[in-house]
Amino acid sequence: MKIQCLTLLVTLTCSLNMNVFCGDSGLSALGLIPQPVQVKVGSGHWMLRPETRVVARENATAEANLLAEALSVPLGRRLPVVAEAPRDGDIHLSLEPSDPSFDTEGYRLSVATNGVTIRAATTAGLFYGGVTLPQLLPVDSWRVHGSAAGPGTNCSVAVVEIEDRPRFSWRGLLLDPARHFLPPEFIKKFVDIMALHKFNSLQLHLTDDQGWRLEILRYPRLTAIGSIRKESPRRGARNEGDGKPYGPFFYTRAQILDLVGYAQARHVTLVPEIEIPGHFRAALTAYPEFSCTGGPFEVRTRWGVEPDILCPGNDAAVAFAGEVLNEVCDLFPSRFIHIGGDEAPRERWQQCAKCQARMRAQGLKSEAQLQSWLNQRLEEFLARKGRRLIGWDEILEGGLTPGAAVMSWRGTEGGRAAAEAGHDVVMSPTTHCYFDYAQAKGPGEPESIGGFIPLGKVYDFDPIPPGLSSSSHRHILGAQGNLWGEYFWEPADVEYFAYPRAAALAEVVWSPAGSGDFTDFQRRFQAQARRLEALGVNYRKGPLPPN
Ligand code: TNX
Repeated sequence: MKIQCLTLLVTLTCSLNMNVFCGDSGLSALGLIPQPVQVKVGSGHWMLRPETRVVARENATAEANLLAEALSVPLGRRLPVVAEAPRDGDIHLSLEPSDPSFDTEGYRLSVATNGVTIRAATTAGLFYGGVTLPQLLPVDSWRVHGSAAGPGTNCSVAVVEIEDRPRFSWRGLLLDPARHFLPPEFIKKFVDIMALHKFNSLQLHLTDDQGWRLEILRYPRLTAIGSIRKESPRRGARNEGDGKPYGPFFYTRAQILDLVGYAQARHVTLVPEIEIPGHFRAALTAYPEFSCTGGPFEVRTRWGVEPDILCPGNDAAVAFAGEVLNEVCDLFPSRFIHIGGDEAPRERWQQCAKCQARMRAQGLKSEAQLQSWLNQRLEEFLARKGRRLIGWDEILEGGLTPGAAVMSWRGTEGGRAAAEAGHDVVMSPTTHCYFDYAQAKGPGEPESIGGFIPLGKVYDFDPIPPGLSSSSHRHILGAQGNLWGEYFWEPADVEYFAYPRAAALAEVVWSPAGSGDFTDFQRRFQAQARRLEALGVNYRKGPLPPN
């Protein structure tokens, strides 16, 4: 046992400090997360030096600049970005759109003694090659300025050939600024850390019973009234109020445009989620005329599911939803627009004359079908804007509208059935992807919503649901980890619950099927942990139960 521990220690130390000399220990010693498809380590090394330049043509300048910025930390100064022929020692980004051997988002990274070349068919691929390169440097070089490292650090990288491409196209996380607002600067930092793990989709849960967080020009009361609540559940005593008014907290249009651009540059799509028809009480507080009863309402101060929801029997309420989505489409270029659709109790609809009249007029046999009727309106509306609707798996209940994509959260069966029926699906089941659940047990753990999803369980997740026929695999776009915000009072709480589990999910959605080895992942995470440390991320430290 002692000898095993010692061996592990030696291996860890080597993988942390001696990237240059990793030679035959190969893959694991490089400490890369997510694990690339193929890595061939050669002999010798390349040095990042003050005279190194990043060479790129105009079409790749953005990616070259981001790489130059990342490498400025180890070097202590910014590398120049030039559009000239590469010289000895340079880093060359080469966009090769007509090369059929590249997958969308794939890249080839060659480190030779006389320079580095990153090749890809897309700027996304170049970006991911540029994300990998700094991770090949000794982890010590990741220390921010002012610490022991910085200028003069050993900036050498082992000669290596990396061939890489993602397994899935939707590699996502969800943030919930509706329950507890998250400032734009935090979203940017979160996007940076996502990009480090090659995630490409960040869903923003912008509206809920407890708050409306997006400025909508046509309906100013949504934020003037809907972004404020009287109080919140108290930390440590969730059934009591904290007595503190909360808000106004929301994103202005200018802030959203800035965030969209920031994320886009890092190849992360911001997917807006506007909850319709449920989780809608903040909107109804501002505009009670769009409910079945007419209100009045208050923005919810407790968590849970709210019975008062949008009234689809009312044409004006349906038009309101469309107009909100119209502004959402103008702000977010995302191809998918998330309409929520979960946890919408239909009891008000049963009692509502307008809803019942709508059902009769449309020949709808159940309130579930009435929700599908509403979804169909939203889908048609989004289609006219060139967008696609995605919603939580409840949208399956009354029959899926033709082009809808499904986010499967209540287990995997909904996702399987939707994929089998030819719909695109993102897997996000509560069994593996709810990062608001506890990751460890014990008195030192912070309060959480409940549940238990340890790191190993996330790592073992396969987004392809059991029983799915192979011809339907292509409909599984990927997976998403959800960071619901009920019990995240501070941004630091979000980071604690996110990492290391999001790192495990990153590998699930990027690395080839069946390639995962949890022990090896944990070893590589030691290096990633030190990078997260350097970046000031409040990830959960200490041992984690595997399953
Ligand atoms: C269920 S997941 C919800 C959220 C909660 C979450 C807490 C989903 C579509 N709805 O509103 O925040 O559980 O884990």
